[in-house]
Amino acid sequence: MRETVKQILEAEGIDLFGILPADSLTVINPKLMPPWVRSAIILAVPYDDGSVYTDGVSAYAHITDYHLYFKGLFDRIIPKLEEAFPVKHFFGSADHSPIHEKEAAAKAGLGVIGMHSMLINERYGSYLFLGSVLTDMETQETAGEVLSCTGCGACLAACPGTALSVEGMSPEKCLSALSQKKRLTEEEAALIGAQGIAWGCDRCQEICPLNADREFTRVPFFKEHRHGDFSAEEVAKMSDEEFRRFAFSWRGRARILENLSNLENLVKQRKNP
Ligand code: B12
Ligand code: SF4
Ligand code: SF4
Repeated sequence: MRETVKQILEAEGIDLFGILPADSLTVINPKLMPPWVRSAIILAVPYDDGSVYTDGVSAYAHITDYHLYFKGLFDRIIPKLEEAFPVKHFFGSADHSPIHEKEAAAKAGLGVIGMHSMLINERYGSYLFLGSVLTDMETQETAGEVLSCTGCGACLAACPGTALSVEGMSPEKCLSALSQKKRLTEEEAALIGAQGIAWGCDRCQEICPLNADREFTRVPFFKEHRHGDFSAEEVAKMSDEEFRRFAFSWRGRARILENLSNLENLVKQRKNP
């Protein structure tokens, strides 16, 4: 199984994958979990190409939405898997997934779990998207132990939301979550603005020494479908079709527009107090 899966994924430029038996998966969304699952192919896809952005929008949101990438990927690889293996079911998902993807990736040997709660691969660091293909194929592969990062604590000190502690991550304090809320109070808008955030947050990844010498993505999609800095004016003028290409579109145009405008106004005020 492994060799055939490897060849299918290599054709997509993906070199990080693992196979797990179903009983090692943690189901976080039972409604999405099919009853026939016997194993899972876990994928980690590096997306960073070293680009630097100054608009307060997280690196991952500068690329065409990764949900669209995974949809295209599954549409291409599932027919190949169906042809290669004599089983009935393959179900691809990413993010909106039945399983705890970071834990699965760690058990599949794709990396360690950082104190910031993300998976860190030894070659590509943490700038990865995770996905999986659930199948009804039996596997002899076994799950490995979930290993932790070095625990240097740099991400805890750098977190602008004080969301990270030795006990774990408090999602409700994370400024990435705050920047994606439907409505923000004035205080909340001021908080993310003061931190230079318009959408998402990469602070805990930027500071992490395990990201320092990372390799960049080789996946063509993440090299080609990349947008430079966004401005409120540009986002306001985008057609609906263009706007839907980006990961921030799920929250509607008002959120990203307000966040970008707030930040742009703050920068102007700082230049001309
Ligand atoms: C919900 C979600 C979020 C939420 C909450 C994150 C969280 N850690 O809980 C928000 C919006 C904050 C978020 C932000 C981001 N996310 Co997110 N997110 C998810 C999603 C959809 C589900 C995660 C989840 O709920 N897991 C279940 C919970 C129980 O497990 P956990 O995440 O490990 O949570 C632990 C801690 O949060 C802690 N905890 C929970 N509650 C509390 C409360 C307190 C008080 C304390 C102390 C601890 C604590 O205990 C939990 C169990 O150990 C996953 C995709 C998936 N299906 O797995 C992507 C995912 C984890 N996100 C991802 C990314 C890229 C990001 C961002 C980098 C995006 C950005 N640039 O802004 C940030 C990073 C923030 C961070 N440091 O984790 C990637 C991570 C890739 C990787 N290398 O690991 C994933 C896997 C998406 C994907 N398909 O690629 N995310
Ligand atoms: S994404 Fe930002 S706010 Fe959230 S845990 Fe990381 S550094 Fe803290
Ligand atoms: S900054 Fe240090 S503690 Fe945080 S994830 Fe990276 S190695 Fe782990």
